[in-house]
Amino acid sequence: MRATSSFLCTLSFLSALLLGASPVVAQSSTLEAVKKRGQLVCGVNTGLAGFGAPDDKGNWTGLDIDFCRAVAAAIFGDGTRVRFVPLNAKERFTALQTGEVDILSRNTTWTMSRDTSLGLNFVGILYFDGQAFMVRKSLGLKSADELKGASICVQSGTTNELNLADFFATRGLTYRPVVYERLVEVLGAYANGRCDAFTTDSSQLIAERTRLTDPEEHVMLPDLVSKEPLGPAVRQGDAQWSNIVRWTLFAIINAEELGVTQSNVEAQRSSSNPEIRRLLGTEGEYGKGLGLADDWAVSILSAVGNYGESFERNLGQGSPLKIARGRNALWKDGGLMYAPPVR
Ligand SMILES: N[C@@H](CCC(=O)N[C@@H](CS)C(=O)NCC(=O)O)C(=O)O
Repeated sequence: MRATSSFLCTLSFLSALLLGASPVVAQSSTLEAVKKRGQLVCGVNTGLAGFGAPDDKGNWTGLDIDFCRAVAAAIFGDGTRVRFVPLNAKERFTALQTGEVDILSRNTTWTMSRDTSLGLNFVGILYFDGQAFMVRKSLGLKSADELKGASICVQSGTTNELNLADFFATRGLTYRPVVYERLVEVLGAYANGRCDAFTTDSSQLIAERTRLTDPEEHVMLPDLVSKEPLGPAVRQGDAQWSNIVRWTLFAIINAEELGVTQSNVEAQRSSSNPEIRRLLGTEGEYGKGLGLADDWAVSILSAVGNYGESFERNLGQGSPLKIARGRNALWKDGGLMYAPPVR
């Protein structure tokens, strides 16, 4: 019996070695590959205002874009050393799995199946969202519960398609899904009256509503029918790379909490506050554990500013969308944004 189990142990150790799953086998380093290439490759949305969209000169902007620039800055001290790869909902995970992109930074909901069975890992939450519905004002609807029998436009390969089914099933209501693979098709179908409602994440509905020819004629129903924690993901199996991307997120959140901004970051290097000194590399060697320079966070903040600055510029009062911070406010202001300390 003992002989058999030790034989099985040896066998599984050998197969783990062959499969490269054992910790004794060196993992290929994403950081080294990115440095060698001289550029980070970031998978982003094909065009979603506020999160990731190119302007008419091909300059990408958005919260997800800033996040890619932040990671590039942490590595190269230069937030422009990044190439953006537009990916639709269906393509996004394959692009990360196959190594076409180093990071997926594209309004993607962190779910258990995505985190545990696709060979990738989410590093945190960049935007707390929830699914909502948009309808024509003329329908006079007040709540999503009144959508019984409605035709609803939704994009395939999204959590929204699945949540939609749950929403109607739990209420025992009928509906007709009208499903497309691309966002432009979904929006076009809704605009042309091929469905009564359009459903996706609330922030996206706000952005897409502005693209309709008659935005005033459309309203968002007040219900949020799901949790959509949106965040960046990396390939599984490279702990250093996960740490770099995760601590980039924590750095922009901590900087907001500590009052470090794009314009004051240089001056804050000589702050007497030990928390600021550790974040900015004036005290300690916190970059070392990431394989980066100790002023890694200075580079991030010089390139894109802190989380609050990026939020306001892309989604908030400095943007056409005017989305309130709400649950994306810092924890100390009543929101959910919270990052572990640098120490
Ligand atoms: N957060 C949801 C939805 C994300 C998503 O892909 N939404 C669609 C909006 S309908 C989108 O951004 N589409 C853009 C595209 O496919 O190019 C998810 O992770 O599944």
